[in-house]
Amino acid sequence: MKIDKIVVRRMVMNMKSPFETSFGKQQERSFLIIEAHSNGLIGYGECVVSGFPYYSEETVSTALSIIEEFLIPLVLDQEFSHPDEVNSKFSRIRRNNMAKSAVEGAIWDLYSKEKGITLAEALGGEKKEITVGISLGIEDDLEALLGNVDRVLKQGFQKIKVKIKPGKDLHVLKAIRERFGDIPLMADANSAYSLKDLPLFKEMDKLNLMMIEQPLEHDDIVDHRKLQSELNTPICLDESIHSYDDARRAIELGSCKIINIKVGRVGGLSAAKAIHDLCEENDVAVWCGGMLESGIGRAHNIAITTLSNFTIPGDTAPSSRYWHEDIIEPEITMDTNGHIQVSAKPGIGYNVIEEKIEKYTIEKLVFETQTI
Ligand code: OSB
Ligand code: MG
Repeated sequence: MKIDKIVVRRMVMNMKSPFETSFGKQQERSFLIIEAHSNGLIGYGECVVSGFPYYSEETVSTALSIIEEFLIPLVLDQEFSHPDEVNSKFSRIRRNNMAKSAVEGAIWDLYSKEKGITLAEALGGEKKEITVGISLGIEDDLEALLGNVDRVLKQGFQKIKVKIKPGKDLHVLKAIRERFGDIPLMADANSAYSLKDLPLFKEMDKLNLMMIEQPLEHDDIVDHRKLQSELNTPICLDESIHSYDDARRAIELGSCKIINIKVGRVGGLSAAKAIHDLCEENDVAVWCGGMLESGIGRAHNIAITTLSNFTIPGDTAPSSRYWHEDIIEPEITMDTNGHIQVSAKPGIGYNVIEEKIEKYTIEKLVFETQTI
């Protein structure tokens, strides 16, 4: 397939409720949507950046700049027989993984649509449904959080992840255990702690959590190794893993027992699949994390989760958890057992609603080679 046009959309969508993590609170999502056009078909990718460099160093503006200046020139007017070739072409560019992933993702969708297969099939996934959990933000009021836990348990989510930060951690987790018993519970610290907090983690270790996600520095695998050796609770790495080699080294060191694979953070579906395979060979369980995606990014997450080693429920909650209206149809729904059905339609398997995507587009940039 030859890429004859790329469209980049700057998007702003307002979430139903604010989402607070240890690095800040957000209500508005600023991100990018990429369209890759070929022969009348359109593939869609989502760039899961935000307006601030607090989760990772990438932002909407840095991603846009890298996409315009470096990534589009490598794909526009080029022939590809498989999306893995895009990953190879981009490998010379250091990091900027969310920017790369967005362009590569659009080409993966396009490739599957051209072949008439689902994105899940193109990736080698076999599950017809995936099992999901939910990530709950920090609340000022403990009762409000307990109310959220109660509600999402009733909705059927199969894993409850709560965000923690210093001062909003042990007592919160204990209160959840006291009220709801042995539910599938985990905590995500988003790098808010250091090894000095070992006594606190020793206390958390008594709560039979499924895992503790990214307790220490965003770029660390050495201190995490020390912490993991002191705890029975598995450590799951999120921010620290940006590549296949990061995953390999973390596994080799024993820095974690679980990896949260986020497609954007690792630079795309090809890399996500390679990390999945590596983890499978090493008996390291994986699950698919989320970045508060619109339906487009969410559909990509569903597709990668169909791979066999995604054995732990991910953070891919249905559209209605985030949005008053999604930009795809049908919107993504979940049954009362926490299952999302994988669409059988080609590509991402959902239609992008033209009117809705336009409604949330604040800027649209079109790249195509001028033909005289
Ligand atoms: O650390 O997993 C994270 C959201 C934004 C940035 C980082 C994270 C998250 C979430 C929410 O936990 C996951 C989701 O519901 O999409
Ligand atoms: Mg996380």
